[in-house]
Amino acid sequence: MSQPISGPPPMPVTDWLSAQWDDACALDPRGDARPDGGFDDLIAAERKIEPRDQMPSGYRETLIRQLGQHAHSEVVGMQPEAHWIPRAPTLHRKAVLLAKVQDEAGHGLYLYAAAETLGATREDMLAALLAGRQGYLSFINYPTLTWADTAALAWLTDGAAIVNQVPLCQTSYGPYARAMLRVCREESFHHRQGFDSLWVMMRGTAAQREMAADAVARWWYPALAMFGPPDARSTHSAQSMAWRIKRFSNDELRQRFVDVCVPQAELLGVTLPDPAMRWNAERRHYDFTPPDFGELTQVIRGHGPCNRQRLEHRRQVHEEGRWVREAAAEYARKHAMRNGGQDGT
Ligand code: FAQ
Repeated sequence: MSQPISGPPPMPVTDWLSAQWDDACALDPRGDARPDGGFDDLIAAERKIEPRDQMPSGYRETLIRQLGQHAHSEVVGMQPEAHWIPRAPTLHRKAVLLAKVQDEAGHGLYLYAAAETLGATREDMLAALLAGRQGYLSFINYPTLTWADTAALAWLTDGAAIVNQVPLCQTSYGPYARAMLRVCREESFHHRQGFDSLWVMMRGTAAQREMAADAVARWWYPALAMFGPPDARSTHSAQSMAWRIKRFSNDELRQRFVDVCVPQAELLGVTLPDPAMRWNAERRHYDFTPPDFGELTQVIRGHGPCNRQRLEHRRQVHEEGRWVREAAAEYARKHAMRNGGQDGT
């Protein structure tokens, strides 16, 4: 007789997150039926700004900054987990991790392509990353010390990424919003596989439970810091909210993330490392201890545990890939010559 397949139960999510996702999916992603008028009218009418539309230069620059940082985060963000692909404990876990890391490369491509619609070039964005003029998210500068880190990283930082990115599906710039819809669908799988892996470890040996608990304790604050500085110290939020690039403030999203995590942690059986965490019936949110924003500033400035290592690795693979870029450019040039320039290249 076949055995019933047992696995982790469904992951609880809050009504807020489900509603955000439903709204994002109900969006008209093409931005059709647009009102007459300019940029301000489109923003006020909640319509998408498209690449050919007139837009303030600050709006364009803010998007190039955020899209560049977002794309770099996906690409540099492959490193902490890629380290564990050859060390995965089973073929199943290896295949899942491989797919996740490959997805992140794809997310980087969607986002670089969205930035290119604003006139940025991929070469310039990559040069800015390698020169340290553009950054990537802080959590990527922390080490993955054990196999359980791949699970905690995915459950917590992909979970935080989802809380940040689901509202970005409703950002005002059309190509960014459309990229986010695809990214979030894939990111849900990343989040879920982290939850699944932790769930299995928490039901394993004492050593596995200890390893999982240790990883969750180390990744909790880097995940909370992903949402950025507190609102009072966020330099770009007010303008980005007015332009509807950002839909919620850093602190609001951080709170929403905590509210999503607590019931999931209870189901997993892991303890979040915050003794002050408790349900506040009046606010209808969990109270929690904020991350150390001094540490966040240090990591953003390049002084995190792995900043140097991550950027060095990125520089090295960029150099190693030079011949591929040159070969692709040469192929495109010959192809264009063969077609007599008829394909517009
Ligand atoms: N880390 O005024 P605000 C993934 C900077 S990865 C580093 O609040 P804003 C794949 C900020 O850039 C997730 N820097 O800025 C994966 C600004 O610097 P600037 C990808 C930070 O833009 C998963 C300054 O501080 N998601 O999914 C951080 O209004 C798992 C002032 O801050 C995104 O990239 C930080 N945490 O709001 C891979 C999200 N926070 O330019 C592996 C897209 C702030 O003035 C495993 N970005 N800064 O020098 C955003 O939503 C926003 O840009 C915020 C910041 C919310 C990050």
